[in-house]
Amino acid sequence: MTAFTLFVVGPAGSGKSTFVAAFADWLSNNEIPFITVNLDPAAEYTPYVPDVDVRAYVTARQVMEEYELGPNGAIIASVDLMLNHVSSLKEEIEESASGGYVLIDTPGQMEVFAFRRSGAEVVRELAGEKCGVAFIVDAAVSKSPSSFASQLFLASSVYYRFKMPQLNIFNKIDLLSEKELEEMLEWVRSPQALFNELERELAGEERLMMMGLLDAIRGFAESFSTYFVSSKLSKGFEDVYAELQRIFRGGEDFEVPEYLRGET
Ligand SMILES: Nc1nc2c(ncn2[C@@H]2O[C@H](COP(=O)(O)OP(=O)(O)O)[C@@H](O)[C@H]2O)c(=O)[nH]1
Ligand SMILES: [Mg+2]
Repeated sequence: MTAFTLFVVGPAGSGKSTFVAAFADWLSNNEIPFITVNLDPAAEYTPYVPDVDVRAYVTARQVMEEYELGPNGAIIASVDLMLNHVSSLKEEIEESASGGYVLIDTPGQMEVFAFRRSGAEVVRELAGEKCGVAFIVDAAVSKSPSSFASQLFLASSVYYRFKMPQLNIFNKIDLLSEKELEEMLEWVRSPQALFNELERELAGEERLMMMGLLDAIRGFAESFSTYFVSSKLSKGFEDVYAELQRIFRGGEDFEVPEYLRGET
């Protein structure tokens, strides 16, 4: 059976690892097969037990000691060193995943992974025939029109980088008031409402420049699939799953393998 590889990417602290843990639980409760993969060599702790773990091959801590690097240098070097082990990781993933979802948690600092050559190579090696990106952002830091728009820019640059089906997931909605969530939902339903608000914020030359930039992401904002979840409360996962199914299976529900049926 074909496996579906989902790369969970996003800024530091947006909740990638928590999302992987919570979505894995959700899949498990729904008897949908999956495995989890940790690709963060700097993770001190993961809120799930990874089936495949890059830290078996390389950790930022070892690299820091061995090459006498500071923490930032060690993170970059350890992600680069991951490339040396990518074929072993791929083998392990293929052995563990008997079809179903392969949830891949990526390094805390997204720039070392998403915007460097080694990250792109790792993705190219590990992406099976069916793959996608879950781009996780922190909804609690996206409340104003301009910060929401900045997240759209970030999302578009990730899309430009990986060129894969992408779900933009605003996480931590448990930290929003009902009114704040409603406002964000409106910006997604009608990007024009967001653009109108942004236009009002701007003046003079700045306005000209910014409106040019915004125009560039207008089409993107309109065609994007955006979701609002709380990984803490396991909220919003049905819609994420439905979209993944739509991308991966053309809308058909995932076939639960024989060995899982009827098991308690
Ligand atoms: N309130 C709330 N906190 C969350 C949620 N998801 C993650 N967090 C917290 O955000 C912080 C960063 O999460 P983590 O998964 O480590 O982020 P990562 O760096 O993207 O992997 C942790 O303290 C999490 O407990 C959520 O849905 N709601
Ligand atoms: Mg993490």
